[in-house]
Amino acid sequence: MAIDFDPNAAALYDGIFGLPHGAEDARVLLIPVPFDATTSYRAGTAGGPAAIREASLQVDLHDADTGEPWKHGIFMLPEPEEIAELNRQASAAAAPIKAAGGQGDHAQALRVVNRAGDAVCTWVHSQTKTWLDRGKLVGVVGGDHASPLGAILALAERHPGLGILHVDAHADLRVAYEGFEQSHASIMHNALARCPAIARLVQIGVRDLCEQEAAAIRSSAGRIRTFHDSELARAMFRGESFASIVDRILAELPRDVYVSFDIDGLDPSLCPNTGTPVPGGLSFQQACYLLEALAAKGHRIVGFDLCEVCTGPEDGPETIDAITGARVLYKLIGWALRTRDPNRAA
Ligand SMILES: [Mn+2]
Repeated sequence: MAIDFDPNAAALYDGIFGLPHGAEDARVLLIPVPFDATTSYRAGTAGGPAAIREASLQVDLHDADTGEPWKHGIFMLPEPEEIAELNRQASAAAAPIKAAGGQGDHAQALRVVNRAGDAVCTWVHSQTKTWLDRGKLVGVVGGDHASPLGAILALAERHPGLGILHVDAHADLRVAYEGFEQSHASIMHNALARCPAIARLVQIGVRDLCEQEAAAIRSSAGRIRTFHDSELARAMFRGESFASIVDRILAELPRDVYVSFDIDGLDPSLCPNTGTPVPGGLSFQQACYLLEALAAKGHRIVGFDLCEVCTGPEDGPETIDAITGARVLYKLIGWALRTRDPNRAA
């Protein structure tokens, strides 16, 4: 690290969070995935990594709750041009399919989109393995919620019995959406179907799901545990504390946990430009408490993603979405590090 780095000064470096680290001296390695070809409602989440990087320069490095996560070194890889190119090709092929709502014969275009989705998954999988082998804590910055599938698979291979804590407005359990096999709406279906090593999927914030997804949850024999947003709100209206609810939620998870954080799990006032906003959801502080409680209960965060952070159509990158995203990302990093080194002074 550069010896003149001053964590109290305005950001001088253009690395994520204004940090001077490179891949070698960073404990935390972030993989940007600028891909949103299957976004069904509003595009723009491919710009998420760049917007989060820019907004992250405003995040104070000292965190009252997690300590000094930056001291471990945090580095986000440059945006991969091969993924950007796949996104351009797949988005062009997907446009007429989305315009038709998936109806009609789009076999040729679907092949292009699904092949691109497979290529993204393969790339993220191999990147994740590479950096895990070098001892890094790996996080994916999407991109739509299809982005981290390869990372989830790589981590589940390494941690059999893995649990996923999934913060999202949506269950993401569709078998495919509009014919897209690697859809943002299908990631948890794909993860569970492809990886028997995932023991448990625990969902929080869900408030928009289809009948097929409800049936998948019912028939999962407990492998999927969904805490619907309305159910949590009702419990709180009736006087149960959020802390007690979180205890019940976390009790469903094994020790090793992957956190998949879709920004739309939060109240949409915090992410108004996200692809598929839904009223309701967690407050920022509730989400932070959830992560804190995960660490306090002795779980180990083995990896994480943050997805669906969008730039607005006109607002440029400095939207509240990106500001929220950068702060959620720093909390994810901070708590993940704490669960990995609980005795180490942050
Ligand atoms: Mn999602």
